[in-house]
Amino acid sequence: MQIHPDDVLLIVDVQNDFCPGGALAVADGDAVVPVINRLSARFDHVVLTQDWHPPGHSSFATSHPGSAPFETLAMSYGPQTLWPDHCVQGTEGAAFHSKLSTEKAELVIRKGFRPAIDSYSAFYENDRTTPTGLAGYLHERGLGRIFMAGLATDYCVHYSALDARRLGFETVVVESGCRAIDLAGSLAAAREGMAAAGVQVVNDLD
Ligand code: VGL
Ligand code: ZN
Repeated sequence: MQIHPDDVLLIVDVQNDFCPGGALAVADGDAVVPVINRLSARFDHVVLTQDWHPPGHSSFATSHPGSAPFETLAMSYGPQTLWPDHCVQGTEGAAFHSKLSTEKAELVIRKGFRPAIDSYSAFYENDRTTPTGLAGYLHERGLGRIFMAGLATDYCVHYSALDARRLGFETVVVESGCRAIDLAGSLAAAREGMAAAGVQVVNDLD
């Protein structure tokens, strides 16, 4: 696939807590690092997202006595999966993987910093209406097509891709640069949802 000067690579949550040994480790999560570094080198524009929760965040099971990680809880904005404490602001777990090339990034979007609401998507929090500002940034800079890779395929990559389509961006997910959490069939559901929304899912860029 031909990369254009106004294409952007969105690198989603390649942070220690989502890699082996981390608090919410995605199987083989660190395998995305060399793939993404190779992709980055081909783009003129790179944007990173960073999951960035305050201690005691409402998406943490520990904030809801009697609840356990990976259970679902009804929040004011809809059902929310509860997670182990992860990506707490300023911790090593919230840092980008040390081998990830971050120098080229023109913007880092932090998300999930509001205590009462989680944010999977790079564009909107989980109420699907509170914006992160990324759409405005891309529009103002005239950046069009969005390529995505990172962690996790079925959560933050998936929701970012759906929102990108909803906002009218051409969207390509590069699966070799992604790994999934895969809770109760969430990977298959994410693939179906992305295909239905017109997200192009490719294994790699040749
Ligand atoms: C993510 C669960 C909780 C992700 C972030 O980056 O996919 N998943 N927070
Ligand atoms: Zn999170």
